[in-house]
Amino acid sequence: MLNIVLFGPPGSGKGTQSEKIIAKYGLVHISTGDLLREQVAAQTKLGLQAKEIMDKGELVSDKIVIGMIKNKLKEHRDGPGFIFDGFPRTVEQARALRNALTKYDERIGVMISLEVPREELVKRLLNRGKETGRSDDNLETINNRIDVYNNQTIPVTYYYDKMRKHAAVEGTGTVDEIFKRIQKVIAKVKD
Ligand code: B4P
Repeated sequence: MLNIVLFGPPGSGKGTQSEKIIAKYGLVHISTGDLLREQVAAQTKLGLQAKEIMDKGELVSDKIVIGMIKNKLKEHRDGPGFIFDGFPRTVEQARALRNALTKYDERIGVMISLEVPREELVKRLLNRGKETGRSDDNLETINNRIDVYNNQTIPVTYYYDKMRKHAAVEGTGTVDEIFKRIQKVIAKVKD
């Protein structure tokens, strides 16, 4: 299996690049943001709780998110591998992912982090907010999401650094330029 974590601040292009990676490598996509938005759209109890947290730009609890991931791993354990998009976002989530994969004799091959300056992130997300009306793409929530990323999510990079699995990729330029950089990183870990 080829298992990849696609990491980066909100608006760095994780969702966008995941689509390209899936098309090329046929991996199973696990986006915790998408899974949570599905719950919101279905107006489940979990979805109603999650919406309030997401609209503030805070992180949904580790327990909820880890539970969702474990279900997905079980469903697709015989597949070609996974791309984890927007997960893990805390060190607790990173540890839980490692333990869950170990149970299937699997591991993360590489954690790719997309690096994009703050002003560009804000510009992209405001733009998406205008185009799609996504409720967390407004200036106040965007700023909080970036602060939450800097305070709670950046430590995940040190976790993967220690295991020598962290690869930083410049996340500015065209979508295709960035995808080329990502493919170079994947080529090094793919057998
Ligand atoms: P996510 O859905 O993960 O949203 P995101 O961080 O904003 O990234 P996304 O993938 O959507 O955007 P992308 O960068 O591709 O999370 C939303 C919320 O869910 C979180 O705030 C949190 O509350 C909750 N949540 C999710 N996962 C969680 C977890 N593990 N633990 C706890 N809570 C969790 O794209 C942004 C925009 O940039 C797009 O419009 C795109 O078209 C544009 N873009 C992309 N690449 C570009 C490029 N090269 N140039 C110009 N524009 C580009």
